[in-house]
Amino acid sequence: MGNTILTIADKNYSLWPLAPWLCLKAVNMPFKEVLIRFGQSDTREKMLKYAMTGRVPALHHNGLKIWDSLAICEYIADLYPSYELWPSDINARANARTFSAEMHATGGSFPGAPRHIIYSLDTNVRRRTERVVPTGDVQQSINYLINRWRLLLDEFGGSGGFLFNQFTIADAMSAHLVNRFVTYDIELPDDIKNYCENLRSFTPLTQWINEAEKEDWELISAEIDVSKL
Ligand SMILES: N[C@@H](CCC(=O)N[C@@H](CS)C(=O)NCC(=O)O)C(=O)O
Repeated sequence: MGNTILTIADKNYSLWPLAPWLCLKAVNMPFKEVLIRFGQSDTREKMLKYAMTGRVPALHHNGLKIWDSLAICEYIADLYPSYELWPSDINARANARTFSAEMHATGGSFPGAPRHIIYSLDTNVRRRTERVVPTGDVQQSINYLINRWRLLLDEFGGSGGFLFNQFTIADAMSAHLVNRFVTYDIELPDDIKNYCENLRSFTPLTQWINEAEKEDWELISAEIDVSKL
């Protein structure tokens, strides 16, 4: 464990650290978690010590430094091939990669892009608002995501309850969206609600949620302003 470090930020407010954290837990790779709190006077300085982007997550392993959530997930998949964090079937794997890359690409503002959800429904794992009924691009992106999840579940889901039957990077990249849907009580069709519930009952995600709930501090600047929803 000594030579493996994953930097994260507040579990309640973090977006990108969640996926690699889940992948590390899924393969039982020992690591030391370094939590750098958002919004402190030394946040950037601390994050810069681990990644030249000054952002989290960053994985340090055997002298190697990787930042960027998807690259870290890929690296863990390479280290632990038997866990199949990417599905073994080539078609399923191509689909899992396409979906994960799409979820990771916040740059595009095309209709359906996850950034509309990310920027409008802030991460706040422990908060519960009244039901939010999104409009415009946000609802369009939610509809797109529902359709995307459904198509993957229908084609590759099997009976395992994950997008590709067993937990993969595609689920890891979905987890923060699932959590947002719970925070804002977003209305979802039953099949998608089942997927979300199953993912939240995946032991590592349950652990993350529990630990987010136990964080005994608030970052006022990151709290949800319900008047703007
Ligand atoms: N593309 C990067 C994005 C990393 C990123 O933006 N991380 C945010 C946290 S979710 C961050 O470190 N922000 C710094 C800050 O708010 O101080 C990834 O996928 O890891």
